[in-house]
Amino acid sequence: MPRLVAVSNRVADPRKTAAGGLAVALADALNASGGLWFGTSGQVVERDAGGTPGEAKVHLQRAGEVTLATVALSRDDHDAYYLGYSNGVLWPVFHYRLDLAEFDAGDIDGYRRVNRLFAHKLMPMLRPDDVIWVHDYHLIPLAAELRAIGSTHRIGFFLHIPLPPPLILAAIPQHEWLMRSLFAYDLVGFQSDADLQHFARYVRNEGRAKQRSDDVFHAFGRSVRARAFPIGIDVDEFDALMQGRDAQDTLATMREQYAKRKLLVGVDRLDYSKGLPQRVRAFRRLLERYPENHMSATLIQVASPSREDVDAYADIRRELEGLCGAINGEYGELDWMPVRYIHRTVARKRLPGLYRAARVGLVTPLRDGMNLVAKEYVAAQDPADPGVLVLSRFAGAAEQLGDDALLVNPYDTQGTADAIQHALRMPLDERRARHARLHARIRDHDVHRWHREFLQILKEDLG
Ligand code: ADQ
Repeated sequence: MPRLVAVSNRVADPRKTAAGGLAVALADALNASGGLWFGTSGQVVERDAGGTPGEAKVHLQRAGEVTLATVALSRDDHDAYYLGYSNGVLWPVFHYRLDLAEFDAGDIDGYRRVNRLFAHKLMPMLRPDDVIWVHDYHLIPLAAELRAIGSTHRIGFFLHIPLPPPLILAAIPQHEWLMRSLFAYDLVGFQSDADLQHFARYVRNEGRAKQRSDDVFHAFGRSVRARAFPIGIDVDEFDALMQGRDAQDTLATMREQYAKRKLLVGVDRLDYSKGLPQRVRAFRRLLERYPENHMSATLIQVASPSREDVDAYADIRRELEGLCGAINGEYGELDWMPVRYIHRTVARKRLPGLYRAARVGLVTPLRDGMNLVAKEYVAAQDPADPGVLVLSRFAGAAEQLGDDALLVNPYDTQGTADAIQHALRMPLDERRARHARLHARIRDHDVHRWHREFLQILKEDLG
């Protein structure tokens, strides 16, 4: 069996559970087959590591069946590649937020430089029959850089975030170069059919691509296969976590402390794509319009710190804190605090207990590639007395879960408040029936299927 080489911006120890969808999913793929995982260490060094490929040292570490290979970036490279181009341009534009994109000519140079550095560091470690799987928007041009120095490997790419429609993509000055870079891969995977359609429209209109079959596109002198591979969770792992001591203790504590309340839960990275202020405003509208929820409905919002050195993230944090404080001031009582906002990462082992304690799971991003919290919430429920998932129609997860979650438009405050009220009042029979169908779907589209199908199709010839 060929060795799997996974490449992502950050590398994590696959034996440890980490917050973050990509880390969890990749760890699962690598643990299944063994292999090499290449990326940055997350450390930033005050020297020019990327100026000339060759300076930065690769650090090797063994983690079970997986070899972790990491490089540390220089301050300049980190700022331009990671903060500047990846998170200041690609992340906002790919989430349809042109207003937040900061185009700075210097950053694209850093982005290219680090991708070239990755290629030069990875190439000497490759065996001829390795299969390479590159992840996410930080590394779009990596295959082109590898090809430029002679790689003939099978190389696949998976985009964890949405791909916007062509006219939004076209706001990026280097959009054509980025999209052309995708044709250096053999297989490009997206989270949803909607993203795949955007890709097809872009390459047909802007690249004059010819479609050779349902999923093979020819343009820029190369062919690439493109498909949707909706990512999932490891349902069995989540069940096991739910049975564990930490989750059970968390559940017991929540039940005791909130015995007279109905809990709503949100668990997110603190990111403007997650729709947190909109969610809190919808909760306020719920209290305004449906006073029966006073002294009862309690929103627990956990938001883990994320990219705090990017300006837009500090802004969203301030806005959220202000909103939560205002609601508690306006509606709170000595013995009832409507919103509990916690700016922290909850230990993964405790998460299932928190999810299970909540009557309503609020997953209302303004845009999201998939959103694994939606699937984790479903997995953690007690089938005999399950909670209700309120899900944004703009999350990739809506393509699979839309029929049995309560779908909302997160920009519509009233509509979201009405859906939350519907969820709070939903009879047991209906909750059970919806949950059974949702659970079947998350099991059907789990993380094992995601990487199995991707890697199987990556190994197939284009025909
Ligand atoms: P993220 O934007 O990080 O991932 P998501 O899919 O929700 O979003 O995954 C987050 C993961 O981190 C979940 O496993 C969740 O439990 C955990 N997490 C989030 N906040 C947490 C907190 N406060 N405490 C503890 N754990 C927390 C990107 C894309 C998504 C895509 C994934 C996977 O943006 O759209 O679904 O990659 O492809």
